[in-house]
Amino acid sequence: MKTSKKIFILGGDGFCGWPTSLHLSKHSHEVTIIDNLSRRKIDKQFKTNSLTPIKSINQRIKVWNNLNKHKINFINIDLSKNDFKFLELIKKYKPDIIIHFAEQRSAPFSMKNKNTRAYTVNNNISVTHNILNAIVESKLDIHLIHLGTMGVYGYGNGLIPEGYINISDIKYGFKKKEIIYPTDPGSIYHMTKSLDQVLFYYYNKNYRLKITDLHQGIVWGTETKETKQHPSLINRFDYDGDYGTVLNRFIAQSAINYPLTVYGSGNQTRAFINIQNTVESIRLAVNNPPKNNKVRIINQITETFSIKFLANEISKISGVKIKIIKNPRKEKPKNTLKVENKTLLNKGLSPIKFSTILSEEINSIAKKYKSRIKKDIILPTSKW
Ligand code: NAD
Ligand code: USQ
Repeated sequence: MKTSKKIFILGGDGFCGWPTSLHLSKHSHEVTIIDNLSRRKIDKQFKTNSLTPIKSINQRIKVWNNLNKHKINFINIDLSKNDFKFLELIKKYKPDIIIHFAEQRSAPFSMKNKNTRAYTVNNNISVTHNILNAIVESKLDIHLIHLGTMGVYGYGNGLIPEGYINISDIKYGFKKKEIIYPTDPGSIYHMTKSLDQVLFYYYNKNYRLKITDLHQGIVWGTETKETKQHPSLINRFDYDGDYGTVLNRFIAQSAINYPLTVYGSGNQTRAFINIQNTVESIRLAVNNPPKNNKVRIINQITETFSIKFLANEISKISGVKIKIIKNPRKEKPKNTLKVENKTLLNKGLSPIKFSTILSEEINSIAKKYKSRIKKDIILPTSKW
């Protein structure tokens, strides 16, 4: 079996996609990034920015290709269009693996107004369906790896399995039936991820496509071993009220002594994973393809924390105050969260603990670039 694979990375210019592209290239894979740069356009449209000074896609790829043996290729296409350009690309390059990051991924952005609701649904569902449709049409044996989310399940208090549970309801004829764990999305964005699951289920059932759905927690941190190779390879870091996720927002806020924005009670518990562990998890999924008898669902998380706990820890280290903000979202004020995550651990993932690299993240990234922070984009503006 050849170890170097041809890999398409859809959404490879984004926060998770860029370091994953570098990581897989470093591990001798032949990487092609496909991205329409829509995330950069949203920054321009809403006058937001990355805390870190990210280079253009062409500049960052040029630097990588000068430093490394395995070159990365870039193709700019909008995957949501029904023009079958993606099918043509698959037929031409014949990738072994497609990694799908290419969706509008902010819950607050998806809940802003009628335009962002429509854009998120049209973009995400069309992209996912176009990929599946193209794989079927190509007749190639391709492993599709999708970045899903823990948030498809809502936030109850039970244990979250890796995708499936058995149910029995004799009245309706189910003695022991395996079903996908029920979804309960909390935003339009999370709803599109739930719909993705149904698309995967159907395409696997009918066409036997080989699919891994990685249900990822909130990603935090910035740099990976590969992005640290050169300043021009630096990863993006969102801190604004729409795209900034909670832990990276607190890290950025602490660097400018801006009171940490805890929404509501702070007793919401969420799942987290550091960006270095994200890229390693994806490599493990690449190296361990599933069978095609059902969609493989893996929980890609390493730790769970309440928002209040995170704020308190960052406050202790940095001395910054905490400010409770009326929760702009409809979500349970309190939940516990237990997540089964044995698959990646059993395949060798070594979790990076929040407590071990938090100070480094504050000092080496947030403090270094704090002059780039625009205070007026920190507070949340999207309410639902
Ligand atoms: P991101 O917005 O930084 O990156 C997404 C990339 O996809 C962008 O570069 C964007 O330009 C591209 N894209 C979007 N629509 C496209 C289209 N129609 N055609 C071509 N390219 C398109 O997001 P991210 O944080 O890197 O997240 C990547 C994936 O991981 C998403 O699917 C997200 O749902 C999932 N995820 C992210 C997190 C997180 O905390 N960031 C957590 C769990 C799951
Ligand atoms: N929160 C605060 N203060 C803030 C920002 C957020 O208290 O300044 C709270 C929110 O109310 C929420 C929690 O922190 O309870 C998480 O919010 P978030 O914005 O960090 O994460 P979320 O909206 O769930 O979305 C992010 C990514 C998304 C991914 C998801 C993984 O944007 O792409 O799918 O994390 S998960 O949460 O596991 O579903």
